[in-house]
This record gives sequence, structure tokens and C-alpha cells, in this order.
Amino acid sequence: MENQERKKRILSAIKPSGDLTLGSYMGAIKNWIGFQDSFDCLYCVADLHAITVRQDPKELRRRSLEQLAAYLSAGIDYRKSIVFIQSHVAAHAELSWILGCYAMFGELSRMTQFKDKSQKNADNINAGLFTYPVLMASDILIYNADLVPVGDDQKQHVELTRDIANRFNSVYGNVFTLPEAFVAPVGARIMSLQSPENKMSKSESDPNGCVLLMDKPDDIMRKFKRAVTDSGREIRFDRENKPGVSNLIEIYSAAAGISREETEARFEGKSYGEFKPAVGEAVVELLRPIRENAESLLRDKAELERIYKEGAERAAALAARTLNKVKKKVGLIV
Ligand code: ATP
Ligand code: LTN
Repeated sequence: MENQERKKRILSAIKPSGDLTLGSYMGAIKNWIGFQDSFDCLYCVADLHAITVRQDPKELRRRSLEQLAAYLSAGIDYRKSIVFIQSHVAAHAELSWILGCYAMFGELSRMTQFKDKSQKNADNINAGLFTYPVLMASDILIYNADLVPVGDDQKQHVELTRDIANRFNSVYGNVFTLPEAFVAPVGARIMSLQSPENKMSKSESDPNGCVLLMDKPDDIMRKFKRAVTDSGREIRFDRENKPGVSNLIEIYSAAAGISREETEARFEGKSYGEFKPAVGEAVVELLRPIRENAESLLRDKAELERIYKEGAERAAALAARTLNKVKKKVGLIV
């Protein structure tokens, strides 16, 4: 290990704030799988981030486990990667307090997600919602991650993480690695099937706009058949003028593993009425094995527990080193 060059490290997470969607899969999880051979990977269930919005405790526990099962069934191998639950590694929250003293009120106020979520949860604009990106920065910096695979909407938070790390390093020397966001060329922005100007999101209220990872084939087909398209009849990628069709092209391309141009060519001259069920079928086949595997994993709670406990132990050992160093640097007695 010592005389080998360290593999680059990857960290990513999803918060269990709702049932996983096709968006979380295509924008995040799908890319995580391919990284496991060439990188040291850590994949986490960000339960502490989820409670920035009010959650039903029982549901949160169910979703955290379901999310873990989905990571594994989608192809994350817990023997290769460290798979864990954020709140099981207390060092994240501890580092988050320290880093909060190096994050500026002004920069946190400018975060798009904060503005967005404050609007949607106007009766609960709590401090956690505001300092959310600081906890995310500590998730990343505590492992000195080099790369952070995320969907488009999270790029701003990774930029902020770099700014915090830079600020800290400029005072105390080279403590943190500066991470980079990795946004996949296809699938980085899956929109709602009902309102394609909005991101498909776990906490979206319109169930028809949102395909869940655990949806059964009939539900998936129904949602795609009802998907909003645009006037005109051409199957052509043009986000601005044809948001509905462009979104379907994006989804089909990601599901079939081809480029947008190839999808356009494949459906040239076809009608929307032919295209929509074809996208549905591609998604059914993509999700079928993931759902089936996850269902069988969830039947074995003891095995899941063994996996997340082992993940937490491995993660905690790495995290403790960084936290210790940070504490010494800032003048805490360790
Ligand atoms: P919420 O609705 O609770 O805010 P979300 O559905 O937006 O949640 P996150 O937990 O914020 O999901 O996102 C998990 C990961 O999946 C992030 O990397 C995010 O960028 C990505 N992601 C989420 N939704 C989409 C989407 N519609 N298209 C592409 N990537 C997405
Ligand atoms: N904020 C992210 C989830 C998240 C995350 C992270 C992503 C929490 N911690 C660390 C990458 C790295 C979201 O809302 N999708």
C-alpha cells in the first residue's frame, strides 16, 4: 500500500429524503458503479442531510435501508467500496461544526438549493437547511476525496467545498485535497415527466412525473405513456423549445447506453406515440434487476446490518485521521 501510488478517491451520497427516482439513478448511482475498479470509492446514505426537511422517523429508517439495498443491488460491491450510513460516522458532524467557522454567511446564502428549498419549505427554513453545504463539504473533505460524482444541480455545492478547503488550507497548510465534481455527459439532468422544466426529484409531489427505482413495470409504462411532450412531431433534442421530448431522449440514451444523436437517428420519422412506450420499455428493463435484487436483499435485514456496520467501521477509521489533523491545526487539544 505505502509504496504503491494511492488510487484516486471518490465519495458520493444521496439523502434518503424520498424514494429513489430514475433521476437519482441516472444522475448518480449508475456512474458510481463503473468507478469501483479504478478508484477507492465511498458511497454513503446521507441521512443527516435528509432531516433538514421534516421526516417521519419510521419512514426515514425504511428509506435509509432501502437506499442502501438499492446501492448494492444496482451494482455497488461492498467488498470493493465502502458503503455506509452518514450518521454512523460521527466525525462528519464534528468536522462540519469546525468547517462552519470557515464558511461565509454570504456564500451560503447564494446557494441555489437553499433558495429553492426555502421557498418550498417556507414554514421551516431551519439553520440545517442553510448549513447543509457545510455538512456536504465535510462528507467530502474528511476522506480527501478527489472526485465527487453528482448530478448537475450539486456542482455548486462541490465548488463551495473547494472554496472552504482553499480557505482552510491557506491558513493551515495543505490539509485538504481539493475535490472536483464529476458530472456525467448523459443523464445528469433528468426532468419530471409531467413538468419537464423541473428536475425529477424524490420529494416532488406529482407521482406521475416521477419514476421510482422500485416502481413495477406497469407503473413505469403508464407514466411514460402519459409523459408530456411538445407540439410538433419531430424527435429532436432541443431543451429550450422541446423540453418534454428532449427529456425522453435523454432518458432513452442513458438507458440504452447510447448518445443523444444515436437516439435521434434510431427514432427518425417515428411518432411520439411510438417513442414514449419505447422509452418506457427501455426503463422497465433497466430497472427490473435492480428492483428484484433490492427486494431480496431487504428480506435479509441481518445481512444488511452486517454490511452497513462494516462500512461504518472502515469509513470511521479514515475519517478519524483527518479530523484529528484538523483539530490539531486549529488549536484544539487532542
Ligand atoms: P430532494 O427532492 O429531496 O431534494 P433529489 O431527488 O433532488 O432529492 P438528491 O438526494 O438531492 O435527490 O440527489 C442525489 C443525487 O442524484 C445527486 O447527485 C443529484 O445531483 C442526483 N440527481 C437527483 N435528481 C436528479 C435528476 N433529476 N437528474 C439527474 N441527477 C439527479
Ligand atoms: N447534497 C447532495 C447529497 C450529498 C452529497 C454529499 C453528494 C450529501 N453529501 C457528498 C456528494 C457528496 C444532494 O442533495 N444530492
